[in-house]
Amino acid sequence: MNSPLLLMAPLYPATQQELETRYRCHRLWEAADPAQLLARIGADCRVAVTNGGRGIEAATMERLPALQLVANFGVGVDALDLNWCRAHGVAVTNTPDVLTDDVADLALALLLAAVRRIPAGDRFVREGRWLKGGMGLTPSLQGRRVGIVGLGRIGRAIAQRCLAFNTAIGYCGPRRKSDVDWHYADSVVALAQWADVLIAACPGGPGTYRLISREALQTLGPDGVFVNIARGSVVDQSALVELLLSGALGAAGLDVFDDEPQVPAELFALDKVVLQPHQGSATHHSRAAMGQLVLDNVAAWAAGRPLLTPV
Ligand code: 8YV
Repeated sequence: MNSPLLLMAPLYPATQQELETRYRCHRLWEAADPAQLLARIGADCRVAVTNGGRGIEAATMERLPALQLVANFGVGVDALDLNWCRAHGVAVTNTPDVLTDDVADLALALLLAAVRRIPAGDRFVREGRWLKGGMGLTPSLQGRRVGIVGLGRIGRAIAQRCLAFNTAIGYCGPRRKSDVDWHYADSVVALAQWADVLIAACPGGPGTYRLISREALQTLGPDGVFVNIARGSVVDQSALVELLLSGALGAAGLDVFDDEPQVPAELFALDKVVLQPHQGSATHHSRAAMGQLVLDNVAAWAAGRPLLTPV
């Protein structure tokens, strides 16, 4: 492929380096005048590569009339304008499967860390407070019911892990799955009525905006736990903060937020809240595999072969 390739945001370094070796890449985030760069390469640029956080908006794609492929480094495509791509015949690829296990691992790590107060215990030891007496008891995961919002690839991987911790599994989603006999709820509130723990594992975007409502979080109650490895947009974040502060919700493990990297500062003082800076797929293992998929999708497109992971 001889035409220019637009990079919307930095990628995993080895992936970006390989793309830049193979193709004539232009880094939009470093352009002194992004509009000028788009004007310069627009007529000829057929491929754009972005990541889950940056995405690509209609206003940029409108300046790329030759665009044929958007390759997303990430499974979630909520930050890119899919409707625009469909309407204009632009193919989109993402990076499913290869990050599933790492994201599910982080969900369990957050769940256990929040319930058993692991970061608080760590601080307790480091600050020498143990020398003056024990830390006290924490809640337990044992005998609890975990409700998974969205039983897709990642939701299922979370469920498998939860089974090893002796929890009952429930889920909600657009439809009941015929291959599992876990408790099915037809709404998030109904799932919260059944569950002690809610884990958000659904895609982001307009279809799931604020799907986990104040009512759902209130229903979980003062002993309830909420974990989010999906997107900040899927939960009513101000209600979440308010309920955690008042004690109306028991604990939370959060990897994603509404306006990353902004995180509500009120949460910083709460021992029952565990925070991560959107690290679900942020391992060398997952990122290298995600990068390989991006490279393979662009290569397939350039060779006229079928895309590996079309959205
Ligand atoms: C990252 C993610 O945000 O895959 C996703 O949907 O949320 C993450 O892997 C990102 O896409 C990597 O830059």
